[in-house]
Order: sequence, then structure tokens, then C-alpha cells
Amino acid sequence: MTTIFKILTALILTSLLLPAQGAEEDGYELWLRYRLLDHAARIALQQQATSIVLIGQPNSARPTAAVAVTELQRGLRGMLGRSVPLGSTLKNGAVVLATPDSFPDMAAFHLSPETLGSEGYLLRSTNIQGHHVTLIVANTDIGLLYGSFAWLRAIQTRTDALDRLDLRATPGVQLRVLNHWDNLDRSVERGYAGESIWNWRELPTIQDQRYVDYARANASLGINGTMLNNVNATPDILTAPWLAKVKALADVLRPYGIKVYLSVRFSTPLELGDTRTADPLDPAVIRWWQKKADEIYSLLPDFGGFLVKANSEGQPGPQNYQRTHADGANMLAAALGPHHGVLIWRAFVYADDKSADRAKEAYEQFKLLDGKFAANVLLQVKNGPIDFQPREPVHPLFGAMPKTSLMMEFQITKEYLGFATHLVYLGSLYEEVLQSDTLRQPAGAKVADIIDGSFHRKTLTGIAGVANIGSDRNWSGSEFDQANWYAFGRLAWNPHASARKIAREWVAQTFSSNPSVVTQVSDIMMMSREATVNYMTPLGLHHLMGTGNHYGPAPWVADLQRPEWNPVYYHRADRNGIGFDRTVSGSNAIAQYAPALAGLYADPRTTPEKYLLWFHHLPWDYVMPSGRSLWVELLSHYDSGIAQVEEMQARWMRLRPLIDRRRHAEVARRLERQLQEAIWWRDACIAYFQSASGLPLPEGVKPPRLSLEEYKTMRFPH
Ligand code: BDP
Repeated sequence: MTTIFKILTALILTSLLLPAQGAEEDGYELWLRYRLLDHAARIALQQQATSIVLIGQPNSARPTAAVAVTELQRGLRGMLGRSVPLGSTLKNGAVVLATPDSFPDMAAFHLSPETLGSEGYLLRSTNIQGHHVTLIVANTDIGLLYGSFAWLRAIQTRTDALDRLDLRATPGVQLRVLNHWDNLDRSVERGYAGESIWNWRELPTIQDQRYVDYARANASLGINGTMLNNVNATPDILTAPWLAKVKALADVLRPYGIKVYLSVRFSTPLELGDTRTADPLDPAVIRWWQKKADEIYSLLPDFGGFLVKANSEGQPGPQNYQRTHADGANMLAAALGPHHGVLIWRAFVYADDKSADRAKEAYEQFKLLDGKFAANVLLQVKNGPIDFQPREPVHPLFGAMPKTSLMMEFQITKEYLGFATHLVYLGSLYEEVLQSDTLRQPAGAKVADIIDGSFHRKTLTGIAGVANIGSDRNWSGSEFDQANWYAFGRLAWNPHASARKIAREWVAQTFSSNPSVVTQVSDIMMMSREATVNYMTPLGLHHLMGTGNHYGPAPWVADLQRPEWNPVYYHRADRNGIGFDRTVSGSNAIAQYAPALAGLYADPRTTPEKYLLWFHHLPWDYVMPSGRSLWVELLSHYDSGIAQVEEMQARWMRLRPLIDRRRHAEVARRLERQLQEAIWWRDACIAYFQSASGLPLPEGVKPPRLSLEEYKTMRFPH
């Protein structure tokens, strides 16, 4: 054998031994990888995909239909290993995209497109004129795009028989948007995946291919809006040069059904020197915003609207002028209304002068404004009353604002959950929140029912996720953080969906559709959030993270200027006990919940254990349902957290032969770091709480590796 021949043989053999996914995957393609199917699946798909037929107007006049066709072609080329032609006539195995106006035969097939609304779709295997075809039907081209992605997903996840498809889907929520906390200098607040993907310096003239791939990924989930800039906004974004950049991005995103929104600073006209005040009732201010809205809409006829963080963490707002949040929101809503724009006002507020219980403040400020907001205002409420903690009970406002359109704000970027280092699948967190009851009645008052508008019969509905997307090659900083973007998008489309099912779908598309991989990887994901709660903040503890960076453990911090910035404010541990008393004898935050829920939370015996120390201050020897003391139970939660991470790690290592090398190794390295940091969390918290309780560690419980003083002096400046 010649040397060349030997090398070639070795290369071929190596490639045969590699897992089906191929060698070097870098995560760029997200869940849209469209890898070659195995032989049997390819044969089956070939019969269902002989051509792609777009009925009606040619796709050159329909940019969104064009991207649907292109995506189908791309997907099929990848999965079949050859191109599928575009056709104009029906034949067996055609994939037919049709809207009712272009396809009068529809009625004969009982396809009832009326029920599909403006974004829904129907996928059906059927016979038309003697030909077996796959029909993708929607009232609009965006529905066709969503239907095309759904069909490609069905192929990749192998959950449905392709020749017997009958899937109908409409979104449960109207505005499904990402919130980028991206600054104009490309830094990202709480971003752990590189710089902002918006390359503002190069825009508007140079447009990165990434914008298109970003749009494809979002459209594949049904995300239909993006707030481009940080909620801590600067006035510049509303000036002409920046609006030109915004327009360039909007033009790229539009064919994918994604509208652009902007975060705006309440005092913009004042700070730009155009007005002498930012008082929302001042005529000059009102005129300024109207003219600004007109200017924006002349550039961007489909502009989504504004998002405002006001009178929160130092941001200006209507209260600076003794006006209410409703005065501020309604003034901006009036400027956007004539253009069909929406105004999204955030409920994340806590005042500088009050600190009896930060968890109560949003409710105290907003409850009395229920019914006072204009029809095109959405109030965006974080999932819990403090701030994106590993676990919080749901925000009381979800059960308290029947006359207001409430929009959910989830955080996808893991500010308080180990950044992009720790594997934490947030699908479980979102599901827990959406499935939480706001009234404690048998049916129909879950957070999901409030958000999708069904409970209070709202037509304007929305859900936002603080994005975890950046310039990193793999978009989210780690492979598994992509799953959180995915899960957010799928739950935004259907807030009643199951987190486990979503995890399985994601794994099948991202790693492998091998059922054993799907089950094993999704099992790891489903363990991960509880593991993190256990090693960070078990039993309802919260906000124990390091100052500023919110990364490692710092339960001892007590010297920050505002009381509610200090972890000691939240856990209140001393010789006598631990926890925040939010019952009548304490801050009485429980009164902000519906009476049946407040009744539950009033008594530690009926409070769900996961919220115990959120609502109660209890003695260390309080007897838990397990029969153990609170102290011993707390210690055992930390140990379970570590055991769970070890288990995740062991399971991942067993998957090595089934996952492509590079991604397997990357995840393995992160899991090792996660384990080390889980131990750090456990040890630092136990060392600190032991110093508070003065109690010994029971036999068998490992003492912390370092002294409390050593944990206290650890610094993480970056
Ligand atoms: C906190 C973040 C801070 C955000 C703020 C917000 O630490 O960076 O600006 O929330 O949501 O979680 O406005």
C-alpha cells in the first residue's frame, strides 16, 4: 500500500467509527443541523419528499414563503443527502405549501383554515387529485414558515409517522419576544456568551450572516419579536443614526416574522436636550414622543413598540414628576397606538426608600393601577417577586391584575444559576412557574392561563425571555444553554407544553435521535435544575449570591448600602433560626396572594417545602416532615445537590460513544467545573450557616474543606 492509500484508508475507517453526527460539531447550527438520516429513515422520507410545491403567487413576491421553501430545501438536502426539486404540479410525495386564497380545494379536505388564525398551521398527509402529498396549510406565509419548521422538526425528532401526519398548531401567546440586554458598545448586561451579536459599529451597511441564522433559529420556535437593546437604555438609541441601524436589522428579520422593539429611557427627550422635562403630562414631552413614534414608523412600518424600565434601580420614570406608572405608560402608548404599536412597561421596581420586604414592592405599586392602563399596554412581570432566583414562588401580581394584560418575563441567561458554566435546564423552571396556580382552584387559573389570556379573556398577550445569545460561535456560551433558548421559544408558543417533551425534542435535533441518547440526555437535563437549587438555595432560600456578579456563594454579605442588596436580609439566619417571615407576624407578603394560597403559606406545615424558608423564619430544631430537624434537612439538601451533579456527570460520561467528540468533551469539562463549584457552594454555605446556628455537624456529614474566613476572602473580579 502506498502511504497516501494507507492514510486514506485510515481516514475512512476513522470516519466510519465516529458517531453518526460526524466529527467536529461546534454548536453553530443549533437545533437546525439536518444531518443525514440513516438508510431506513432516508428511504421513508424520500417517499414523502419528492418535490416542494408552493401553490399560488411565486415566491419571489413572497419573501416569507421564499424562506420557508429555502429552509425545506436546506433541511431535505441535509437529511436526504440530495436536493429535492421545486415543482409546480401535484404528484405523489409532494410537499405542498398552500394558503386558502391560493388553494380553493381546501374546503373539500375539511382543513378549516379559519381556526388557524394569523400564525397557525396545519400539517397533514392526505390525497389530492389521486396523489399522496404532505400539505402544509396556513392562512399566512408566516404560518407556512412555522409549518415548514414543524415538519422538519417532526422528521428530525421522529415522533410522528411522516405518512400519517395530522398536526395543527396555533400559538397560545401573541407576543413571543426575546429581550436582549445588549448595550450599544456591544457589551451585554448579564451576558455570558461573548459580545452582543448586534455589530452596531458595522451596521447599517454591513450585515452579518448571523442575523439571518438568528432569525431562522427564532422562527423555528415561533419567536416573533426581539427587543434589541438593554432595559437600562440610553437616549442614543432613538437618534437618527441608531434608528438607521435598527432599520437594517429589522429588514433582515422581517421575512422570518420577527418584529423589532426597542427599550427606551423614560427621560430621552430631556436628555437629548429637546425638552425641559420628561414629565409625561407635559405637552412638549407628549408631542416629542408622538413625533418620535411617527419617525420610527416611517422607517419601520411594522415596528413592535417600546419596552420601559422606569423608576427602578436608578432609572428615571414618571414618579420623578409625581406621576404614576400608568401616566407614564399611557403617554407612550398613546404615541404608539395610531401605528398599532404596543407599550411594554416593566413591573420590576423597588424603591430606594422602602425595604420592609422587597418581595412586596411591585404589588404595592401596581395592584392599585389595575384597570388604569391603556389597551395597548402590557405589564411585563418577572416570574418571581425578587429576581430570577433558582427558585421563587410566582409573582403575586399574576393573580392580582385581572384588568391588565400581564406579560411574563423569564430570564434565559443564567445570571443567578451559574452563568454558562453550570448545566441547568430552565425548561423545568419555566414549566413550574407556568403550571403554578394563582388562585388555588381546581382548574383554569394557572399562570399559563393568565399569560395566554384565557382566564381573563385578554386579547393582547405576551411572554418575554432575557436572551442568552451572544457572539460566541455556539451562540449561548455552552451547548446546554442553547436548550434554554429552545425551551423558552417552545413554551412561548405553547405555555402549557411539557418541559420534558421539549427537552427530548431538543436533544433529538441537537445531539442524536437515537432513543437511548434522547432519554439519557433529557434525564440529565430534567435533574439539573433541582440539583442547582439544592446546592445553591434549598428549601426556599434566595439571593445568597456574590455581590454584583451574582456568581458564587456569599451568604455572609451584610455591608452593602441598601439592606435588600445583602444576602443576610434574605436568609436572616442567627442562633435561633433561619428564613424570611412573610406571614402576618413578619412582612405579611402572603396577603398579596389569593386567600386560599395565603392560607397555605401562613402555616409552615402546609407551605410547600420548596418555599419553606421563603415564607417562614423557623428554629433550627423545627421538625421537618421527614422527621429530621431543619438543620439536618438543610445539610442533606446541599449533599443531594452534589450527589445529583455527580450523577449528571457519570451519566454524561457513559454517553461518550454516542456523542460527537468535541461537544462531549466540552460538556464534560463544564460538568467537572460545575461539580467543583457545587462543592464550593455547599461548603461555603454550610460553613456560614454553622457559624450562625452554632450547631455541630451530625456524624457522616463532611465538614467544609476550607474555613469560613477563607471562603469569605475568595474574590472573583471578572
Ligand atoms: C437584575 C440584574 C440587572 C438588571 C435588572 C433588571 O442584576 O442587571 O438590570 O435585574 O431586570 O436581575 O432590570
